[in-house]
Amino acid sequence: MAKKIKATLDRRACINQILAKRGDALIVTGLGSSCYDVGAAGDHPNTFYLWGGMGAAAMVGLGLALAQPKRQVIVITGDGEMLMGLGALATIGTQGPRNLAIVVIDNELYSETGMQPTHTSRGVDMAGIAKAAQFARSGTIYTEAQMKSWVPKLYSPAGPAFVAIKVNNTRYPMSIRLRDGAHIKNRFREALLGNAAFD
Ligand SMILES: Cc1ncc(C[n+]2csc(CCOP(=O)(O)OP(=O)(O)O)c2C)c(N)n1
Ligand SMILES: [Mg+2]
Repeated sequence: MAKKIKATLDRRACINQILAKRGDALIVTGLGSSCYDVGAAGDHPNTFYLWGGMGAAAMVGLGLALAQPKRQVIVITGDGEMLMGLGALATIGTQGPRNLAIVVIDNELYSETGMQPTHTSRGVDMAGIAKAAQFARSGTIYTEAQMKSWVPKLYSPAGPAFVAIKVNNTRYPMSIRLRDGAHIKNRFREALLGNAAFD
């Protein structure tokens, strides 16, 4: 196993930095912490919070990216959530949506359920898997400087892009203002499609 680099980045600071540039991008969150972090950065009708389902965030992002090729789609999820649906990376790699970026907030833990270590704590390299699955861009971030150079790439339609951000194990309050899944879905559809959402 390669020598481990200590993760120092703060998850909320990284997510705030990404979302500060969101413009009209469509954001899909994973469940648990990534969902709460994105909500805490500022609620937005163009955010689809998958706050109860696990393993589907990247696939929801792919569907959106294919249906809305002119919009940038950014999935922000956790390492545990991404590991549960790893096959999604192969499907995204073969579909090749240029407007899709997957951001994994990698604390090497299933934090919400009690801080159990995930496979990335034992060296599984998700960016390497994404690269092998033919993502146009992939990488792992440990530093502020790497964050700075990666944020514009997440908004560039030269994807698909995958980035794992190695973050420290800080736990933030587990709360979100919106809790009704049907409302979250309808609000997102209406923001995206207008009246056509209900045709
Ligand atoms: C199908 C399914 N299995 C298990 C859970 C329980 N669960 C909720 S959050 C979570 C951990 C998620 O870990 P990760 O994606 O790494 O998020 P973070 O560490 O940022 O909290 C688990 C196992 C669930 N919600 N759904
Ligand atoms: Mg995690």
